[in-house]
Amino acid sequence: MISAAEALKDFQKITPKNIPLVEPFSKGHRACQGCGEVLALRLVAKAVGMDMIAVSATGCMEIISSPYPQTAWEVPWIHVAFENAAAVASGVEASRKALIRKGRIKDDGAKVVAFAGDGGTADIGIQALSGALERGHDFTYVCLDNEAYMNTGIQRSSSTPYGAMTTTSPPGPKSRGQMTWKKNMPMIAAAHNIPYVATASPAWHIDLMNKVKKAVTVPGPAYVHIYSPCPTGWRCGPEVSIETARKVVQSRVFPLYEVIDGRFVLSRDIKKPIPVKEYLDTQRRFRHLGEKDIAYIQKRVDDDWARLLSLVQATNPVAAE
Ligand SMILES: Cc1ncc(C[n+]2csc(CCOP(=O)(O)OP(=O)(O)O)c2C)c(N)n1
Ligand code: SF4
Ligand SMILES: [Mg+2]
Repeated sequence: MISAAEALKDFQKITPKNIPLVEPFSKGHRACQGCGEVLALRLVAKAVGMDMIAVSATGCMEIISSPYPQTAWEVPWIHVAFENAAAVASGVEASRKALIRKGRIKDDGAKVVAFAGDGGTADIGIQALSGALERGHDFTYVCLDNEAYMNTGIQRSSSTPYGAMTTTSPPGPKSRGQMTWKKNMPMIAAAHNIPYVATASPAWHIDLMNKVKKAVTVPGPAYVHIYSPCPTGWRCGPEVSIETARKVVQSRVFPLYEVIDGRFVLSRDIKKPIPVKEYLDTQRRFRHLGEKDIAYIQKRVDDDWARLLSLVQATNPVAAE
């Protein structure tokens, strides 16, 4: 199998001038106003194109896109259980390979893309995901991370950030809201030594689409983790969705980077970060936090950023000189 770097040698970038006009995920779905998750999904679909086979775990994006007898999907789409998007995508990919080998179907170059929320990825689906990455299936896994189980009423997941209020992490005299640090799923995916891992935010839509295009171009498994604002669950107005998606990157809370054949590459070096507080202030789920909590979050964000920079330096020895 060729490396990701080789596969991407002649990569044709998406630019504002050649944004794909196709809409494999059409309008008319039932997402809330200002939903950043559905925007991310639409951008992913545009970047992959009409040759996509979508495998969709249960969650908000499945519910809002498929109220029988209607559907927003213009491409083959399969709804699977909460926990097995990666396992089903593996099966679709492997069976296509077998049928092509036996001459039963033509190789039309279709791309298998699995979609799941943070609950479906970082919690209940992590075993199926790990297995699929380890087996090396040629597919792309997209985690749409709105930082809680939104479809069932805003319960905390292991991807919910420290301090956030959810219905199962309510702040009060004995709690600051979510009490654990957000699980680092992109790093967990990267630890499987797969060809391509990336993080993305819908506030940088061209960057997001290029990462998805790269993910489906490289042979073998690819993982894309997308920060997906949820005004309903985060207690913010729909009009601040994109502002939130921008500030999370500008504050270094959610850095944008790629891991190509194990090499860490920063997509955006945030030299002058905004204070984490400025990001937290956009959402009422953090409004109970005091100075001490915010200082704690700021320190951990600074530490995580320093660790990421050291990985960039360690895996790019020339750039480090
Ligand atoms: C085994 C199982 N447990 C629980 C559920 C109920 N359930 C459906 S969607 C969902 C939450 C999904 O959260 P997430 O994956 O983060 O996606 P989101 O809705 O936030 O986009 C839950 C708990 C289920 N369908 N199957
Ligand atoms: S609850 Fe959140 S993620 Fe779900 S459709 Fe509404 S805004 Fe989007
Ligand atoms: Mg979620």
